[in-house]
Amino acid sequence: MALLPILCYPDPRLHTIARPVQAVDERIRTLADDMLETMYDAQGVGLAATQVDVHERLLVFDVSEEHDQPQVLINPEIVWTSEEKHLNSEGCLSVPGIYDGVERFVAVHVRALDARGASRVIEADGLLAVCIQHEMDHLVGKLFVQYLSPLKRGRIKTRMLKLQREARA
Ligand code: K1U
Ligand code: ZN
Repeated sequence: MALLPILCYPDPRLHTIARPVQAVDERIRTLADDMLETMYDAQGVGLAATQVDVHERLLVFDVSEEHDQPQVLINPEIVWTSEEKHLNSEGCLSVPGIYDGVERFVAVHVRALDARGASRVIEADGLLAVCIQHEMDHLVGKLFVQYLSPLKRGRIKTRMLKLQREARA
């Protein structure tokens, strides 16, 4: 297992649209294991392949209280959404230290392959629904800051660039 570097906003690679995974093989299982290790190390509850500069449709998450239920979704597709949406406070491992409100569907059903290549449908609500929608946005190159006003996004970009300059100095 290995820790992978997480891309930070405003890195343009975060806006890449991921392609479908062609085969669920050892390369993909190793990537999923490495992403889970990276997610736990960063104290996140989800991580998309885009965030570790791999542009294939794969995400991992674990929203359990004990952090002992790792999940892998390959080629996920939303097949149902609730009519209702809620405003939730969100953060992102690629935009560290920033939290703001984003409207998401209250519940979604997602069809995906698991790490063995088996098809499954997940019925998600609560934190899991928010997490899956956030991660699936990453796979089409969208960050939660893109739901915010241009003014807020500009301030966040300036702050991130300053932090990155300070980290390099
Ligand atoms: O994709 C990421 O950057 C990870 C991100 C995903 C996310 C999950 C749920 C809501 C918004 C975003 C996070 O892991 S955010 C930080 C987090 O660890 C957390 C969020 C909610 C409850 C508990 C922890
Ligand atoms: Zn994120």
